[in-house]
Amino acid sequence: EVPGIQANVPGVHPAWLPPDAFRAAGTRRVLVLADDSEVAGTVRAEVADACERHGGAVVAPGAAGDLVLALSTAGDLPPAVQASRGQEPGPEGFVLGRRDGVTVVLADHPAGLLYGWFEVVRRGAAAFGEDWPAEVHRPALRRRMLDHWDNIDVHPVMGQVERGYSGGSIFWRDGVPHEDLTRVRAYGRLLAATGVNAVAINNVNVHATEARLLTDRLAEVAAIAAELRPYGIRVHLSVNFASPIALGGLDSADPLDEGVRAWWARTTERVYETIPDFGGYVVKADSEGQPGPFAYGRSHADGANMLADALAPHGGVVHWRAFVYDHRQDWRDRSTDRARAAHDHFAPLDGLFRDNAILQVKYGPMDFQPREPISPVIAAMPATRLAVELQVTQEYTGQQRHVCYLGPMWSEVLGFRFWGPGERTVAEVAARGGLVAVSNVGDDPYWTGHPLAQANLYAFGRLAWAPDLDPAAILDEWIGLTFPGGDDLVRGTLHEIMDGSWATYERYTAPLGVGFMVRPGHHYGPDVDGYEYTPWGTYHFADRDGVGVDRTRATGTGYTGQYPAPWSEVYESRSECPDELLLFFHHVPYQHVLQSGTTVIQHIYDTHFAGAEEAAGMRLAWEKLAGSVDPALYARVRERLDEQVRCAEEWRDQVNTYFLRKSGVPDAHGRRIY
Ligand code: BDP
Repeated sequence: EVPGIQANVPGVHPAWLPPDAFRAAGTRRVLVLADDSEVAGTVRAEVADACERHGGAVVAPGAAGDLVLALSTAGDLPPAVQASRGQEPGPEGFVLGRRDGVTVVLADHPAGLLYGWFEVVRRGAAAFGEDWPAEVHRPALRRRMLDHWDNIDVHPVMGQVERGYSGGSIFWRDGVPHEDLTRVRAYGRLLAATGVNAVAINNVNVHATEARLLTDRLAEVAAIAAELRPYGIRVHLSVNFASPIALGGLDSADPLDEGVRAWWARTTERVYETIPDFGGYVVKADSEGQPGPFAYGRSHADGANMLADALAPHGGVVHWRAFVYDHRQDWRDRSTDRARAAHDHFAPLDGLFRDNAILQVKYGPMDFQPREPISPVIAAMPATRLAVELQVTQEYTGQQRHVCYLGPMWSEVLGFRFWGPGERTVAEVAARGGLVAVSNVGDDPYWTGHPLAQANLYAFGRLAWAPDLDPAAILDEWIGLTFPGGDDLVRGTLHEIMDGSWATYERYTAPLGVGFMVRPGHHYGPDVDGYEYTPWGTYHFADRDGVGVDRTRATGTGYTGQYPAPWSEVYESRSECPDELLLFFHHVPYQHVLQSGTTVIQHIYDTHFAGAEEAAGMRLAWEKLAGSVDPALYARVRERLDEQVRCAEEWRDQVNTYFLRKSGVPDAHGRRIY
């Protein structure tokens, strides 16, 4: 082992960085021209490790290399490197090219060198063939961040990791940090190979124990930061807005109170004394019971700016979440549409946030459903730094028991154009803020419970770096890296199972964008009316005549008016609204004819039969791989596919039966419905 790098952890699946992934680069003569920073040290250690394993050699400056990784500030750049100069890759980017038989990675800063190295690894032999002209690689989004919803203690209802489906936390066990944090370092390594540069380590619902990470348990944060720093990852903390009271002994947390402001300034200063490159805070305020500025009659800009001011002298940022709604509402009048809430609260505050306050907006107006329209908040705040929040952990997409490759969904989200064709994409709007996602990682030997859910973590990082990448191509990269010996059967079968798995999941769950037909609380499996008569604001309004939520301006909650044209008009119109979102925006009769030509009720039957059948098809496809992939991994996936097939049938039967009884309209093809 080369000191300083923990390539793979014994007993833990290597995910997309098995030793074999480094073969092509590791057989070369490699020259590293860098500074003595910690991240550059990581590059050196990675290179040395790969060469040691695969027979290559680290060569000294002046010697000829097949691969040169150089900082533009280093002296004596060889001629092949000189040719790549002048491209300004920026703080995290790199220039990659091959000239005169030398593959060159040139970066202005060590992080770029690290990302360039992993790009070479990803390309494998292809990085060393014919010459090709230098390409500039820069991340499209500035902050590429994973939020852990980890608790230190085991929560009586949520377990240790809220919405976690991969075992316990990789940071804590039994109320204290893991004694051995090499797993955290290996995690940082996996993330760096996808381009992720920030991690928030604790749950946004900040309970009493975790709140103390900010003060007397800060050493634990520092220890985790030390493991992630070599991979260019900054650590963030979720903080509780009422901390000045709970931890500081003050009688208020009013963001305009001088004492409160001074407490945050002092506390933040201490954080930076301990962790000089600390990333900043994440805050869930006035949301689902968390404290916030509303208690003091202050706005969310007041709240966010107080923390931004405390962080600014140290270069930190606050990620302020826009997930603010009244979870005890009643469906009384149009003002209580939960979909409207974030825009109602935040759009009027545009321009009032500090530049180091990032408003973190979930991609949809509700809550990580398999299908939602894109949150109109993202379009409404041109003078605010926005980050888009996704959910890699599959709370509403099968909880890592179902195969559901989310790359295609995220690609649609990031490529969505609020102002119509040719106008800016969501990724462009969020460029200064970032892309954030709830992590799906735990202490499970496969990292993600379902081994194939690793692909979602991988795809998140890749899309945050380059939102234009084709999700199927990302999946292909992931397959190639994760199953390095894999033949065409492995590659082809994984595509067959995963490419369309999100669409399949959508088919057998809640229809046409209506969402939330899940079991209350844990959110797994079907319960068509589970939330229908609760105060959570997530309704489908099915009755004997029709189904869907009227969110139009003409007769409904007016939510469509939160969109700019052309989407405000498209969504308002029953005939133009995209089929897959029809029931999100409109309440329609069961015999309403979709753009596809099918009636709503027949669409429900057809998709539910098809979806459950596709799930069975996935299991059948997987069986082709018995003997071609590691037996333990094979068995783990096989067992989960059994559950997916069972659950998809349950969804099919509940949804179809429910709508048959409500509507009285039989299936046109006479299939059996309960
Ligand atoms: C919901 C989860 C809940 C989270 C909340 C959030 O059910 O556990 O606390 O989102 O994002 O999806 O704050």
